Amino acid sequence: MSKDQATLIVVDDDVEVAALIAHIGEQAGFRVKSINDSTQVLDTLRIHDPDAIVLDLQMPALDGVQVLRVLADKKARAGIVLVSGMDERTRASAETFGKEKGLRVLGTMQKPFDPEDLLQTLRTARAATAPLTPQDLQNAILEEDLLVLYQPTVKRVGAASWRVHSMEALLRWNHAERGLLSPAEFLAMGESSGLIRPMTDYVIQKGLEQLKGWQSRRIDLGLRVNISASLFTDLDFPDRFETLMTELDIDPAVVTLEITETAMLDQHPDTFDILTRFRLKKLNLAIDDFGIGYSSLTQLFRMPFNEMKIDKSLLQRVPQSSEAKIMVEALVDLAHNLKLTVCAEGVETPDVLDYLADIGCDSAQGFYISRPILPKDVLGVIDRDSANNSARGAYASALK
Ligand code: G
Ligand code: MN
Repeated sequence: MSKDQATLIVVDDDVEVAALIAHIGEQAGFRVKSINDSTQVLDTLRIHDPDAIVLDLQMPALDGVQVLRVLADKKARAGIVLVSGMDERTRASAETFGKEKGLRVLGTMQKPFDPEDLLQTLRTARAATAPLTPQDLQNAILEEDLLVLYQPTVKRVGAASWRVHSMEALLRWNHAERGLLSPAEFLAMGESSGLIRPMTDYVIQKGLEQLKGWQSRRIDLGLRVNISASLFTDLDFPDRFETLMTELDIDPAVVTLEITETAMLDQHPDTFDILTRFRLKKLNLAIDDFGIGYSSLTQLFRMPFNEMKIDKSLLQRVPQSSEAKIMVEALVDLAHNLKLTVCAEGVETPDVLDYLADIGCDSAQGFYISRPILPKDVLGVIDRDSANNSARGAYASALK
């Protein structure tokens, strides 16, 4: 099935209902594949990567909830509409189950459903499969559909205890039809359309204001902001940043710029100038996602970085791979020998955090410590961290 046409999979044991849904799906612009025997869902998913799924909850063999489990295991990206003759509460409960498993459940529908309602829902789902355009992003910036989440990092304070130390500002696009989008889904378009600059300005402004807010409540936190290397062509960038910090009375030493896409660092002649001036102004500079892709060893000593962030893909492999451990240990040593501090990203289990303490890593970040959170939830994380530390003097799994 060609990738330029959106695909809908209909899963319903009632052949007539499936045919009706398929017809409505085609009207909404989908190419449709119907399955009447739910045990075939897995086989179908091997061949097709659907954009949308209409799923009956009551079926013989595998029921709808079991199918949702299969979809969650496959990390399906499709928008899912649940249909059932069951009451509202049962449908709502299935919807909650799906969402908690990380699925994109678009809604539920009572059988017999109104074909117009389903058509409307599927049209919206179809619209969401069209590629995002720079114009969409421009509108999102103007209409403030962007938001900033914060992901804590912890710093090692002693042999094996960790304290929340800083918050990484992470941009999200709150899209009406598609939900919360990560930069991975629109960053490339932002770079190619030049919108990366207003996007970054937005995160810097919000992040520094948030930092100011924490400081006025005597919450001692650092702020981390991601900066694309493509922005290091603008010689006034460090001065604009400094002006903003001065206006808000912020100490630059608590701010870290995390620099990604480092292949480009070597390309523009002004990068050295700009990075060095940021460092002279006492901001911290981290080389982000180190250990994969573009990062180059020579940049570590040619550029004025003072922190290395080890990419999450390495830490995620630590539990099962001795090679990953060898890499992480070598990177920690390398950073320390070059007088850089090290932060490990992608810590997903307590064992990995303990391991990082054993090998002398300085700070850590990852889902085990905390997922990215809304600003309003930051205080809760700090309070739990303080409680854990005063109770046991060690980092505890309660902080999740
Ligand atoms: O590229 P950068 O390191 O800035 O990426 C941060 C992104 O990684 C965030 O959007 C966040 O959602 C994701 N992330 C952070 N911690 C973890 C983790 O422990 N596991 C996984 N899979 N993703 C993570
Ligand atoms: Mn980062």
